[in-house]
Amino acid sequence: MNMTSQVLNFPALVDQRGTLIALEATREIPFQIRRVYFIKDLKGDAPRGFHAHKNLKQVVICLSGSFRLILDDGYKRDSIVMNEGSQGVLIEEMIWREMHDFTDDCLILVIASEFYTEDDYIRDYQSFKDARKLMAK
Ligand code: T46
Repeated sequence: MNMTSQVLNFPALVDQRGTLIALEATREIPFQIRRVYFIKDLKGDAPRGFHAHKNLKQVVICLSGSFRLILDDGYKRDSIVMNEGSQGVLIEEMIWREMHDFTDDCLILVIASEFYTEDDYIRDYQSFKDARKLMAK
């Protein structure tokens, strides 16, 4: 747990056949789900993200492999190694995120509270910092 995000531990149903993890809206995922996407075929030297969202909550889950998630609230920057499919990281609104160091087998699932719209993105770090400063006033 840290200031920029919350780690969610999902209940795993384990038996001799393997593991099943169920994610339900407003239960394991703490919002109504409007969108799900996954990111695959990642390259270790091709980081992603580098933006914040004005009005979007997301839960990021690393289903396979690993990567490093950087989260920044404009004041504090956290680095989280994502490598556990039974854990998600809840990223609330107005958090800058970057994704680095993907392993070849990395597969990322993202569960989102809103439909996709480019208008919701802040892709310039200084604009993000300025917006955070205004929020603090
Ligand atoms: C985030 C991190 C974790 C769509 O058309 N629909 C979608 O739902 C999404 C997520 C993206 N797109 C388009 C927008 C771009 O033309 O797909 C292209 C790649 O998206 P982007 O460069 O934003 O991808 P990432 O990996 O940098 O960021 C994504 C999400 O966009 C973002 O919300 O938090 O994953």
